[in-house]
Amino acid sequence: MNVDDFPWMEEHHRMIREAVRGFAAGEVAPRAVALDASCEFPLDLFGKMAELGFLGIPIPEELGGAGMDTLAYVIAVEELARVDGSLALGLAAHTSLGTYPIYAFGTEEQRRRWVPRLASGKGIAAFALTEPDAGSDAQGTRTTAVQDGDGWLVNGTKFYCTNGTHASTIVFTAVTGTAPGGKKEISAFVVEKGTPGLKYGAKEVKLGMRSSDTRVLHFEDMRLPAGNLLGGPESRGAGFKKFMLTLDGGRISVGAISVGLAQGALDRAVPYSRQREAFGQAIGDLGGISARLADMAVDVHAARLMVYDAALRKDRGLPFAKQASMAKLFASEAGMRATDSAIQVLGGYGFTREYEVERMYRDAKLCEIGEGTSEIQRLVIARSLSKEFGS
Ligand code: COS
Repeated sequence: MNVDDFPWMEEHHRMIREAVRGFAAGEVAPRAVALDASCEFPLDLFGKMAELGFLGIPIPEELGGAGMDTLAYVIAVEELARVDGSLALGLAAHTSLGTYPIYAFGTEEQRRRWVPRLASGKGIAAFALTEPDAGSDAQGTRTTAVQDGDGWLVNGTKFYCTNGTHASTIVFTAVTGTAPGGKKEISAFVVEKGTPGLKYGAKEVKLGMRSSDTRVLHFEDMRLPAGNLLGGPESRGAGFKKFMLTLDGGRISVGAISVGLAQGALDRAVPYSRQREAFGQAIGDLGGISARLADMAVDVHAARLMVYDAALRKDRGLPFAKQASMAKLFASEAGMRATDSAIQVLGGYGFTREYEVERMYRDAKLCEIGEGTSEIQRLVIARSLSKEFGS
């Protein structure tokens, strides 16, 4: 049995793991170093993932997906991250941030219109929430959508949109008025690529996740038809909650990326420690190194269990927001520890590009920031505790 196998896993979980592992080893791993160096978005790999059915894993078959569950999806994300964090991030942004809200909150007409194309991989999806002045404080949104005849006139700027220019649809939030009580009324919309007024900033140059396409979006007098209000007219003002629910699921994916990166670091550190000798023995038998490797393995196992538990809860319709935040928090910090340790075990080699663990370390840092910083996860967990304890 593999270390990442669990007795309670179902056959389709093992199947998807083997399928993604094979694809990652054959098609992705040989290019990961070069893609990081060139910052090139691998559109062809997305095409191959589409052919293999990886772009709609948790979406029902009648909507073009593979009809599997969240656990199968996070296993796929983890396996990709094990060899290339950027590609895993692209898949995660497409599935749990870009496609999921249309599937979960769209009207029947909206689901039929957009989901099959996305789940079958004919289009790539994206999500835009963060703004120049609204990151952790997501209700600080300043983008506005004003009713304009039958539709909406949208103006504003969104930051850090993953899959950016490659996305055929982007879900985003905008202020559509003032809610009772004086708060901003925030609604969610879908915009299609090519809509006049949708403009892209330059591709961001980043510390890690370098082949993932991250863009600023500008909405300049962008007109959207009434049918692009996610969930239809009765969902006006429900955009913030829809995005919070989407992020609950997205946080499980970021946890899965972290597990994959940590496992990738372990995959490289253990064989190196067996083959490299110092003081007449394999360095893996030296106390300092063996303790590091043991700690890495514990981190990977614990993080994986937390991520899978959050996914299983989601699949069973149980509350999972706290568990998703815990999994994301623990896994992302474990990912940093494990990738840091892998560099240390490999020493000078670890600090060079070709041994890959330095890339994993750079990629892992994003997981402590994206889809809610570690500080936000602690806030969500603490608020949940305070509710549970009734104060
Ligand atoms: N699921 C469903 N509803 C939620 C929710 C969730 N996970 N989190 C909050 N809500 C609801 C609340 O229940 C509340 O509803 P009512 O107005 O009916 O009471 C409403 O949303 C506002 O909630 P709250 O007052 O807690 O909102 P805050 O402004 O205090 O912000 C945090 C809450 C900090 C948790 C939120 O802003 C957040 O997650 N920030 C991080 C954003 C993020 O992850 N950005 C990265 C994007 S990656 S592109």
